[in-house]
Amino acid sequence: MNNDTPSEGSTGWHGRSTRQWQAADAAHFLHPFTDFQALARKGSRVITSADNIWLQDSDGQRILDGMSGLWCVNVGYGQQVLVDAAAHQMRELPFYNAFFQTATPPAIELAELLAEVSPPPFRHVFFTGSGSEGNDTVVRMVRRYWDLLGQPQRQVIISRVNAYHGSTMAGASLGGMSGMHAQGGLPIPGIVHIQQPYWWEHGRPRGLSREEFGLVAARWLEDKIEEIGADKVAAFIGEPVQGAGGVIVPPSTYWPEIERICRRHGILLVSDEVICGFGRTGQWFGCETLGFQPDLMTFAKGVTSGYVPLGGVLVGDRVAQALIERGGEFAHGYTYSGHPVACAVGVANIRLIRELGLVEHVRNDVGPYLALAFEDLASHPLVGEAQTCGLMGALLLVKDKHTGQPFPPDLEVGLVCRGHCFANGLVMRAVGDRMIIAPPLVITRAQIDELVALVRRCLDLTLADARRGGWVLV
Ligand code: PXG
Repeated sequence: MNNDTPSEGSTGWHGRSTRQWQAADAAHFLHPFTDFQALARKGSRVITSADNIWLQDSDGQRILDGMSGLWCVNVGYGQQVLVDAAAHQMRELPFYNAFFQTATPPAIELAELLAEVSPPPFRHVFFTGSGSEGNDTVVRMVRRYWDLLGQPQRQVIISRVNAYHGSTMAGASLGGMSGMHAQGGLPIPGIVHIQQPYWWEHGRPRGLSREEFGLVAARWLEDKIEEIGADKVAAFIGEPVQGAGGVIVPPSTYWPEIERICRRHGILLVSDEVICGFGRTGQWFGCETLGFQPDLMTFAKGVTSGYVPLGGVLVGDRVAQALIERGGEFAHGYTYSGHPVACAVGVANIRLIRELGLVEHVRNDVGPYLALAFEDLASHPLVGEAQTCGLMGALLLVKDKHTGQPFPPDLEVGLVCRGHCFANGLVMRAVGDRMIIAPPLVITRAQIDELVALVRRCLDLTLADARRGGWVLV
């Protein structure tokens, strides 16, 4: 199709050509995490509509969305009940706040429903507008908790290298992304990092089994606590499975040992469930799959399947009791804490996840099916390791699969592979040389076959490039 003519079937404000959209985009829209000049040269891909697991761009190309938008469209695109819930609530009451001793029915209903689907100690929720705001709330809340308990010196929060916890000052500080810390004087005081539980990088070269390494990696937390002094440590935060860091599935021994260490030192344990929550790992929350019980859980994304922005913190009894029973005002909140439209969509979304049995679908059907497909992909000459957890998966591309030797970073092999994915109608992300997917939970076995066939084709095309460039010996 000619790039200058509006795409067929486009209506209303979609009716511009791709070139026209790209020009207006480059002129006015500063995209997140983007090199503005590079994007303006290339032109952004404009997504105009979507259905089920398929996106459509302004050229009319159909693309399989292997990333659920951005890890969020758990129920897939085009779910009318979510649209109806938003429209109904907008007519009824588009906004009212929850500050001055007021509430709205959708916020109350969603709080109740979240308590129902969470593990037993979670009976309270604090709403925010996003995952980043949720993690800012975590920082405020754990420090408030220790103040209330008469231990205000417990300020330090321990997190991990290569974690992603958002992009606000506190979110980016909790995260362990060096590129983010390099901009804007981060991390803020009182946040420190330990190494991530990445067996391929830190356990394999030392000849440790995954399970042995899980205990070693958990021990890094205890070392850090002892270095700082337990009486100064407020909390430890982690994603059950690191998402943006490259779908790094920790060894099974890791989280139970982390929980034991936190308990031993009285430290609060926070599970960032922004990606892992709402069925992604085959349970409602990732901590249930990875085998630990946190005190707080941050959520966002899948709570509304991304149809509208919403986030929050689920508060377990230990912290809730202190906040409630010890009294006094928690001086924290956002205009949109408990936004009625967002909460109405959240209620409809959770009901839909239940009705469609999506958590069980991931746990018993498509999760194991994807795991088998990835085991198969592991034999591809470019793949060093293949990992999945529920409907998250990663393939590590290596120069030599027998020695595990990585590609030189300047070749940017992940980006080469991602380029082939885009050109072949598949959204798959590259985190360094880890190729990752997290498709909508409604995906079927037949659609997984389609997805995996596309992945294999893109791996083959990348291998052909690597052979042509002399980057590989095979
Ligand atoms: N925690 C986790 C675990 C996340 O993955 C956030 C917090 C922040 O949520 P908000 O709603 O403030 O964005 C996230 C967000 C990527 C990517 O490149 C991942 C996220 C956001 C943007 C890009 O994979 N996750």
